[in-house]
Amino acid sequence: MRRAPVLVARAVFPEVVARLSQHFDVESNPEDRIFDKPTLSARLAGKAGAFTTGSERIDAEVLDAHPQLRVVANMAVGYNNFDIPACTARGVLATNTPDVLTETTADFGFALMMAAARRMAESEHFLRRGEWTKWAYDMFTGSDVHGATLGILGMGRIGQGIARRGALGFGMKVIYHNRSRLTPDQEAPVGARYVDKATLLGEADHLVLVLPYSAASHHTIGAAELALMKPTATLTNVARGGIVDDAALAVALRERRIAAAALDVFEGEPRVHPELLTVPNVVLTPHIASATVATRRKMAELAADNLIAALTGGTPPTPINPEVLRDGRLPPPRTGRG
Ligand code: 8YV
Repeated sequence: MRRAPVLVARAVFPEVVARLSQHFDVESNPEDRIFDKPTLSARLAGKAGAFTTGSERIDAEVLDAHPQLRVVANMAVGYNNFDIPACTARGVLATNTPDVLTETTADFGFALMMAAARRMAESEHFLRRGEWTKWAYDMFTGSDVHGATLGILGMGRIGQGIARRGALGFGMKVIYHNRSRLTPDQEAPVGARYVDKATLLGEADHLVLVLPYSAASHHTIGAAELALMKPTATLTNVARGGIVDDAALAVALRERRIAAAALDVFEGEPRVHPELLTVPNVVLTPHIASATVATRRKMAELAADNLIAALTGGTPPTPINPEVLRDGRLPPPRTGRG
């Protein structure tokens, strides 16, 4: 039987490509070119499935150009690069990689928050520039993490992981805001208190953003929200670029309306707002919160599990739109979709 043609859109562990090749006729991208929209579309010609990352946009236009495409498997928990209603309307299964990256991403979010609070990047740059000539009582004084109030916007799996680290490891008071309130059983272990957004902004000593990106969460933090924060507060974003208005944040940091920020994600990344590159009180990392060898392997394997199950009559483990499945399986392709 002819094996289904599949695109692996970005470079990924060769073992994972080899595993996919046992099932599929794989076109891979070992040179790791970033495909622009026409190139992605050309590469998807005739493919039944695609292994993607956050850099590949799968929207109605792409889906309509490739009616044979049946599954798109994202190697990421976030899937704002997918138009899910468009996938669902066309019977295309979309999958992501939740859970396997939760603790790793929470580790990194917490580390970034600490780095901002204790001015680690700013002081390291000072040292590297050769400016460290004497000790001084007020040199790079920051704010305490232990015992402080940790504010979490977006209390999903990763947000709860950060809350656990703060409450159980550092004696922090946890306040949060989320679309829906956690159950008392989820709140109790970390003593999390549900508050409205304005209270969260006003009370947090360290605010961490872990909410998914959508049109509704675009610029959730802009000039007006930054103005509600304490001048001593820090802001950490490990969610998605676009949730923060980066231009407004750069102004707030330069004018010390908040003390510091730490960002792993940016509007229009990998470009970074030029003002953020010049303000000193911000820690900048290149979207690496899930980047440990073990976790990236698990993410790649889970994306491959989804692709293999979807196209070989199995049950994909982590579907985003399970409503396209029938008895847990992807129905046979329909012809003439458009
Ligand atoms: C990915 C992420 O590395 O999982 C996510 O949503 O942001 C990261 O873990 C990135 O999206 C690449 O796919």
